[in-house]
Amino acid sequence: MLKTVLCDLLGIKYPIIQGGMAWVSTWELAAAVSEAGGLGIIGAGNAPADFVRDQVRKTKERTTKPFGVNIPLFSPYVDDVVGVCIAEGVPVVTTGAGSPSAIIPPLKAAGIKVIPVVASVALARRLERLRVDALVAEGMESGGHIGDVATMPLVPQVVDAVKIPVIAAGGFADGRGLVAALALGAVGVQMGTRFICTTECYVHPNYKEKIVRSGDRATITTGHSLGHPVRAIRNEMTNEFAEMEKKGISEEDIIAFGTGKLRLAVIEGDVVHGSVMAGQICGLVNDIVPVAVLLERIMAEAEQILDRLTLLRK
Ligand code: TUI
Repeated sequence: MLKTVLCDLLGIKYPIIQGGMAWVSTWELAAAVSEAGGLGIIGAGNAPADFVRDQVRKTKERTTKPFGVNIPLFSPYVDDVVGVCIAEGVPVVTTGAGSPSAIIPPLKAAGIKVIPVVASVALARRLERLRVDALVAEGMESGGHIGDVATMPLVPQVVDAVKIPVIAAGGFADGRGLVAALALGAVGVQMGTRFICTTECYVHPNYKEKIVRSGDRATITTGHSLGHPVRAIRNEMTNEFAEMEKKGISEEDIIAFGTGKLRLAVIEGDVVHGSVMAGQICGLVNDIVPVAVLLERIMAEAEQILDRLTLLRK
């Protein structure tokens, strides 16, 4: 049985976390992942507190196992969502897209485990000093909002910079990735794109199909001119977005163009004009399977690899 300190820290069976994804990781996916032995995470996105409270309650009805809520720091409802997490006794909070310094004290005081997503060594060091429980080091292979360091160099540098457990993210979808992450000093992996292509994930079937049909070079990053690079599968939407950035269209107009595009893809299934956020690992995601099947498969593969690697020692 492959277990790491992450399993003990969070009270989970497998060292696998499902990344919080706005619009995508609703209670259906989060509860399924937790119930199957990983850590499921509700993506709060830009949603108001009432929506998040409802998601948390539905998750609790479906599983008694630990789960989390992801709070992106650009949400206008950060403080209200923090309040919901405290009131509802959410076991784990992850954060993204900024520094969570201000919300760490109230979350920690409520006994919530706090695991920020970082994209740099500097922020990892700062947050360790604020006594977070662990960190997710997320490389720029990831989907959605990204930093600028790739997973392979980022993870071992963050591991060396801090004493707390580090979870690797960005480019993981199978047992090979899990073992590679452990080799880099991580205690587990966080996966997003891989979990979108599960039967329990609520996204429109077109979104899942788009990922399954995509290859290694399918994604592109846009939003550099706004200071918020986002990785998504290349389509008419990303082409137009990139064109607007190249032409020097005003920031205001570009933001207006981008607004609602993730929802368009996730809910309406418009994968031509919507934003199909996904990581570079989309080329390795070739099927849509139940979460439990996926987790068992990844763990079996990881254990086989570890056996094979042990045999290499002569
Ligand atoms: O947060 C993410 N990924 C996301 S959030 C998101 S929602 C969205 N919707 C529409 C348009 C754009 C975004 C989609 N994907 N990942 C975690 C992550 N955090 N990646 C990188 C970072 C990060 C970047 C800078 C974390 C901290 C940070 O800090 C800067 C500082 O203040 O030091």
